[in-house]
This record gives sequence, C-alpha cells and structure tokens, in this order.
Amino acid sequence: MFRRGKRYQLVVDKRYRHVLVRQTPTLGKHLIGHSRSSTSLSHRKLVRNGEEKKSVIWIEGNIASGKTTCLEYFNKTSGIEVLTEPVSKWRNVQGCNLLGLMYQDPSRWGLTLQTYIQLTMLDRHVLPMSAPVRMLERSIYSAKYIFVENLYKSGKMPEVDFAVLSEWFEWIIKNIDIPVDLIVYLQTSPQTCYERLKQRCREEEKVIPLEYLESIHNLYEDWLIHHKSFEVPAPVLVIPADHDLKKMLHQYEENREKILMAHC
Ligand code: TTP
Ligand code: MG
Repeated sequence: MFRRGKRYQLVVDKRYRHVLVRQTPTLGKHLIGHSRSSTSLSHRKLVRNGEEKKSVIWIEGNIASGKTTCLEYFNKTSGIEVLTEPVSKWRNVQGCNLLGLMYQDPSRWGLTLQTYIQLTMLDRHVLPMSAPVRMLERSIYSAKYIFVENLYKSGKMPEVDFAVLSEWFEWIIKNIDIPVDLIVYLQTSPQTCYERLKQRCREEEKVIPLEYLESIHNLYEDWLIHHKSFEVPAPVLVIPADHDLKKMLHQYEENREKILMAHC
C-alpha cells in the first residue's frame, strides 16, 4: 500500500518496498506491534540512492491527549520539522466555522467537515520534507478510522455519506504516497481527556460529553492496541499520557531515541 518504491526505487518487500540496511536496537516493551509484518524499528533504516532516508512520525491519541504539547516539545530539537493539525482551517473555511457546525449538527455537517479534514490532512502528508525527521499531529488515517468511523457507527452519518468518504479515502491511500515510519500513541483515559477539555475550553468542544471521548478511545484501542479493526500502517510506540506536564515531558525525553531512531 505504501508506495515508497515510487520515491526510493528500492524494492525488497512487496508490502514495504524498502531496503534494510542496518540493525539498531529494538524498541523494547513499548513497541507493541505491526499489523502487516513482524518488521520492527530495528529494520527501519532506509536509503535513497545511498542517502539516509527521512523519517515520518505520527503523533496519535484522543482529543486533548496532549499531541500538540508533545510536538511542541520536539519542535525545540534541530533536524525535526513539526506539522501541527490544521484545526484553524477547520474553524474558518471562508469565514465558516465548520468544526463548530459539526458539533452542533453532526448529521448535517459531518460529511462536509470530514471531507475538508481529509483534504487538509492529505495536503500535509504530501508536503515536501524540509528536515530529516517530520512529526505530524494525527493523520489522514485517524481522521478516517477514528472520526468518520465514529460518526457512522453512532448513527450520525448517513450510510451514503460514509460510502463517499470511504471511497475517497481508499482511492487516496491506494494512489498517493502517505509515508509513515512510526506511530506514537499517547494513551489516555477518556476521563483525563474530559478534564483537560474542560480546562482548555475550546468553544466548539463545550458540547462534547464523556461518552464521545470514550467512543474515540475505544476506536483507537481497537485500531492501535488490539488490532481488531483496521490495518496499522507502521510500528506503534505507546506512551502512557495521563500524567501531568512535568512527567509527560520526562517521558518524551526518555523515549526520544526510540522516537527519533530512524534519524540516528
Ligand atoms: P484533535 O486532533 O484531538 O486535536 P487537539 O488539539 O484537540 O488534541 P491535543 O490536545 O492532543 O493536541 O482534534 C481537534 C478537534 O477536531 C477536536 O474537536 C476533534 C475534531 N476532529 C474531528 O471532528 N474529526 C477529525 O477527523 C479530526 C482529526 C478531529
Ligand atoms: Mg492539538
């Protein structure tokens, strides 16, 4: 599915189409798996015409799990480019707050918002890289596998809307290179996210009940931990993220090497 072969022209594995050139220490207990093969991070060192491959890391997790804080922390490191989520675009589409509309009336606006999110995410994924390591807040995958899925499963998205989004998504991942080397999953309890949501008070999100965060949480767990729903496109590093800021920053530092290993 990942068309790295197109970009790097090195094909040894029909699923990954990359060349394995060096072994480095494995991720240890936090590396919890990969749906398509037993390939671990120890095998992620890639080359492009003799150059070191750039690496792409997605930061995933529930709403208010601390993704932006994590990205801001690594943004201080040279050689890493950080792309935070284009939420500001979702809140202002030619003067229209699409995110707010969706929370007010998901059945009417779910398709419109998720179509736009899919576009803005894709735009980020295909931006040429300007540093050896790229860290992204979420991905086109979680927008589809978590949020679209949630709207549909909760009965707030009509079947035909879901079908249109799904066809678009399938076309995109089949035809466009969406590189990823590691998924960092900030694992929280829904309750923690609920508390943080209340504290940060983003206007549109005031209507979010705890049950909504529970649904998002369960979809994430089924996808990245239990491998029960969709294919996982890269190895997953799980970081427990219920802690306070100080402890979280400490954990990021502890995991720095695992996260940035492809860059070493
Ligand atoms: P989040 O991706 O959760 O971003 P955040 O900044 O809230 O998270 P963190 O604190 O961890 O940095 O999403 C922002 C808002 O967009 C949130 O209200 C959920 C909503 N959203 C959707 O409705 N659909 C989607 O597909 C995505 C990706 C987000
Ligand atoms: Mg954020």
